[in-house]
Amino acid sequence: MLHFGKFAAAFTVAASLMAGTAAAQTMLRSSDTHPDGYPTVEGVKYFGELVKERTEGRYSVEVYHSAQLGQESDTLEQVRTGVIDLNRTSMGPWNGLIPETTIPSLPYIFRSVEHARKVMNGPIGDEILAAFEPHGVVALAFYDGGARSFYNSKKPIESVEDLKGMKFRVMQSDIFVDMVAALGASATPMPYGEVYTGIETGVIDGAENNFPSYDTAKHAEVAKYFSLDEHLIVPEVLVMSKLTWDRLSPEDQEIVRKAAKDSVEKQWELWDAQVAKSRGIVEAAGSTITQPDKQAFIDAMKPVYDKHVTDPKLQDLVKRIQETQ
Ligand code: GTR
Repeated sequence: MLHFGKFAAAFTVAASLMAGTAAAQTMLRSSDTHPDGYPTVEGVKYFGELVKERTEGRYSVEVYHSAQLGQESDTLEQVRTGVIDLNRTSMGPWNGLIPETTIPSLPYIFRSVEHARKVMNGPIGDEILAAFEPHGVVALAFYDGGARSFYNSKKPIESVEDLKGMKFRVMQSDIFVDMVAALGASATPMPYGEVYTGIETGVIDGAENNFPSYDTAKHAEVAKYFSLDEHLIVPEVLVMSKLTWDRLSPEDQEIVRKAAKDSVEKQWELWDAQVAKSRGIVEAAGSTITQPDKQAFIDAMKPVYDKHVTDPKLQDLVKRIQETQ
């Protein structure tokens, strides 16, 4: 009996230790379309380290990079239904679902990357973060996705006229389709992972993105002409599934929110370094970079604003963003 009692006690201790261990290691799964080492992937990893440290190891984050969990637009549903806990994406794919996300996705809404950083990390950004919540996710922070420009396999672009009749891939959002149409070209929404082959086989003439994507997705190999028109500065967003969020204690929710915000500056640093590095790589590999006059591009965007910014609430958001110095 005594013997059995000892055994039972030992068993109880082991079981509680095991339970303790399980609780100590809730791993949160996060998706990213980019390869390991890309600034968004590293930003989320850094966020994970902060979460792990501040929850004393109870929570950690694993980033499934390189679209291991699917193409970006498909992963939105996974995070909304709790199949994955976290997701880092562009704002673009959220446009069809959350009206507030369309505003930072408008062409030339931001004057510069600095302007975007200021807006998205201030009260306007917090307002846009809050707009995600009724849609099954808690948006935690915005990261930098830099400025996006057109690149193609056919010819250098020196002006809006040069784009006429060309075919470009865009992210899945009507704003980007209309933006390309307003420039006299045509747009094909297509998953990021299909762009390389699309250009290589001539299904599209080119695409539009920032230097880090143009470089790391190897688009520069098949589209040598990059025109620095910087038509979009679309922020990246890190979201958590509402189902995961609701399982966290209020204290842990606070830790997660703060860790995400605290990872932003680190991501900016990594971003700036990657932009310089990627630009160097593509130039050395023979990409031609042209600098068209931006004003003609800006002027061409009026129909896009007229069509997509009709709600007075969104018009006010545009105004407040433009007024932010
Ligand atoms: C990148 C962005 C990705 C993805 C991609 C795209 O700049 O970081 O999240 O949206 O663009 O064009 O699909």
